[in-house]
Amino acid sequence: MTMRLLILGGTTEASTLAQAVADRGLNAVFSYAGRVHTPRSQPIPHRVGGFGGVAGLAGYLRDHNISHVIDATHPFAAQMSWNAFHACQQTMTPLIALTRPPWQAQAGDNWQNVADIDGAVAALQGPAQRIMLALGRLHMNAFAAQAQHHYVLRLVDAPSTPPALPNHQVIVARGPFETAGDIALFQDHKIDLIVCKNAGGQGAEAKIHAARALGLPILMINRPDLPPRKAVATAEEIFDWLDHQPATDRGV
Ligand code: 3Y8
Ligand code: NAP
Repeated sequence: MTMRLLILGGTTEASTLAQAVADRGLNAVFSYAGRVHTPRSQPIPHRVGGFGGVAGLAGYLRDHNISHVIDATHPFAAQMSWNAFHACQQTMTPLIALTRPPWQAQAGDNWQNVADIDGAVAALQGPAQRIMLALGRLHMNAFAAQAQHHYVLRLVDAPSTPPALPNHQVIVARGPFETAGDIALFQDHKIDLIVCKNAGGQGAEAKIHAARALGLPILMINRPDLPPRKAVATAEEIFDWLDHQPATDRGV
């Protein structure tokens, strides 16, 4: 079978991998969910939109003669990762994940860890604060249950419907972000608390460094459970894995 890779993307690491795959002239396709208006362009062919659950992905793997799947999605894209795990099992397609380790609190950091979005909402009981909600668009309306706070929302695209938060301000910006920029943002908006996911990686890490510099507390949402697939942290390890796969001619 000729080597043909499917890269499930949407992260800094996925983009780095796509560039390395292009440099090697490998046959690959990059996949976006279609969550944002103009996803970053890639140096390899790409597709946009859901596959249609496990069955849809299994069908895609067969129809497009995909030889290997690389799940380089964000650690909170758990549904996609579980679908990839099951579709690859069903079709006997080799699967590997490209992940980034979670951030770790350092001495002096003031983190409160919660299990999920609902846990973060519950943890915001109490008097009004000025909160940086660095979670994007999909889950922001859950925080209407704690409407007493002023929320600063950072979104990739301007929201098509106004956020259901009575006291909020929207900032339209896409990462990767810089520490100095996030320090200025937190100071300008007199932020008391940052709410974020433990995404890991560099692209979202600026807010962790900014909170540390300003001595601000973080409400940190832990990662969801992900499937028991092989996972590595660098593009080199991906290529090493590919090199040790049963022979597929590279078709190059
Ligand atoms: C559509 C495709 C690259 C990838 C860059 C990374 C870094 C910058 C930081 C904050 C946190 C947040 C959010 C964030 C970051 C990178 C990475 C990352 C966080 C793009 C992109 C897509 C998305 C989807 C979007 C979600 C949202 C989450 C904003 C591209 C820009 C908060 C995650 O409006 C929406 O529907 C947005 C949805 C999923 C989470 C949410 O619940 O709203 N990412 N982000 C991908 C697709 O369609 O398949 O244009 O690059 C990618 C990136 N966003 O190649 O350079 O590697 O993580 N993305 C979080 O970490 O908490 C912002 O503001 O500090
Ligand atoms: P999710 O909740 O795990 O997935 C929901 C559905 O979206 C999936 O079942 C699949 O639809 C579709 N989907 C997700 N990722 C896809 C991809 N790369 N290609 C094709 N379809 C995809 O996913 P999510 O958390 O919304 O994340 C969506 C995208 O944003 C992913 O590319 C992810 O890497 C990126 N991202 C997410 C976050 C985050 O905080 N969640 C942060 C940064 C980047 P079907 O079932 O129809 O196939």
